[in-house]
Amino acid sequence: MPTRSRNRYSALSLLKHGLSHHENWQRAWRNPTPKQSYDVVIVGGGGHGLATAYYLAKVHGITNVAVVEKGYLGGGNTGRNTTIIRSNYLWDEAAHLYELSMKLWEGLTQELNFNVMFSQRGVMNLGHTLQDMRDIERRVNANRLNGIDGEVLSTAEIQTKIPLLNCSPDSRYPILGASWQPRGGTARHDAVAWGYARGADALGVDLIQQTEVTGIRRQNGVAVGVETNRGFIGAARIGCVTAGNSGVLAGMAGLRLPLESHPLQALVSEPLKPCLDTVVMSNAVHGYVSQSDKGDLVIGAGIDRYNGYGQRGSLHVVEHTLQAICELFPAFSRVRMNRQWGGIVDTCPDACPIISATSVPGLYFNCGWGTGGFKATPGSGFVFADTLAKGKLHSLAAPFTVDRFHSGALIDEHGAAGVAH
Ligand code: FAD
Ligand code: PYC
Repeated sequence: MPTRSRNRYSALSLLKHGLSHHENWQRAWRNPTPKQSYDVVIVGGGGHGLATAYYLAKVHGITNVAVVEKGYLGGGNTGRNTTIIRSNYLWDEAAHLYELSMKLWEGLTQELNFNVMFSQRGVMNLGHTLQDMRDIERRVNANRLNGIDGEVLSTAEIQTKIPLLNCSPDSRYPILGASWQPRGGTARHDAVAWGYARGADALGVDLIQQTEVTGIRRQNGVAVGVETNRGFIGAARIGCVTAGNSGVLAGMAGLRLPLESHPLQALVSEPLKPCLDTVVMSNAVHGYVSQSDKGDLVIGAGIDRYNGYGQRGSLHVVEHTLQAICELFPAFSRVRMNRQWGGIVDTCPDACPIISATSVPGLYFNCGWGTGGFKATPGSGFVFADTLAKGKLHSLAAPFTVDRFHSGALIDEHGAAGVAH
């Protein structure tokens, strides 16, 4: 069609659909009544739970699966995070897992036929002390040995990439350099949940919302299903993917996990014209910021120190965060903040997740991703689906079992965690 008539067609089509009050839209997924039992029940309809269900159906052909979610899909940390994606972790075990995820991110929009708005705009971790710089150099070298992209940038290179950043030697913590992962970036968090949900539903997975798991039923010590506020649902295998509530779920089966639950909060500003085309993180000054495609600055910092299950956070952390952002970007001191919210993150003592079978046969956990699990969503779902399908840990998941807290084989990723906790 010639351009002019195509434009006219688009304009007419826009007008027609604009006046149609959004009628006849198809549901993106069904709203099924729970069956009596499933081969696999996933507890938690966040990105990780939905990705697990999708890969169970897609890769393993296991479609008699339910995802049971107490609220709405993606309404937990998946829909509350600052969407930073990178794979620049120090130790081989973590680096391999996050890099699997990065590779899956790179094909995810095509895989799901749904635009997750993955944007490889690069992630910069600033160094403000000599020790920061030693750690950055060590981590970039380790990444490169693992085939993961990474560079060490000088202050001058940083200033060229980000003109608004305060690189003055007179600042409170002068910027001495940075690590830079060009393949890192951001994605639209809701779209990730929606894309996996839509894909899983199309393959036959039941997505059961507004249904809270209140107990794990065991017979002769074996998990046989979940109690919910809508009745019992039987399951041959149960995968708990309930970030922020994993300790509660474990307690339902008489288990204790080495987790602490903390609020972690974020803010967005009023929309601005494009002014920041990469992701900037600073552990020392302690803030991170990127600009969404809508123009808002998306900002966050550290966890609230106290434990809690309130999805809100506190003013003193907001003040500290904005102080850090204004120190890094003096021009942002004139920007107004629009919204603030919190999520609950389950943190592990070594800042790595738990992907594990438990002492209750049939019951598995995928949790403890702390402040950094959004970037892991595709990889986590992929290895957890494999684990649930085969009843045996995927090789990339094997180092992350709960046994490491007995054996001492911890994987200390506090340095790479990006958010102090
Ligand atoms: P969720 O999305 O929280 O899903 C778990 C689901 O389980 C929830 O929907 C919940 O309602 C459900 N559930 C809980 N209990 C029950 C029950 N009893 N019955 C049924 N359902 C139940 N990570 C990054 O990589 N990059 C970032 O930039 C980043 N920023 C963050 C900023 C903030 C403010 C927060 C809070 C987190 C951030 N994270 C980040 C961490 C990231 O959001 C999480 O690690 C990740 O989203 C966890 O995904 P999930 O699917 O496991 O959890
Ligand atoms: O893990 O990269 C991260 C992160 C950034 C903000 C919160 N977590």
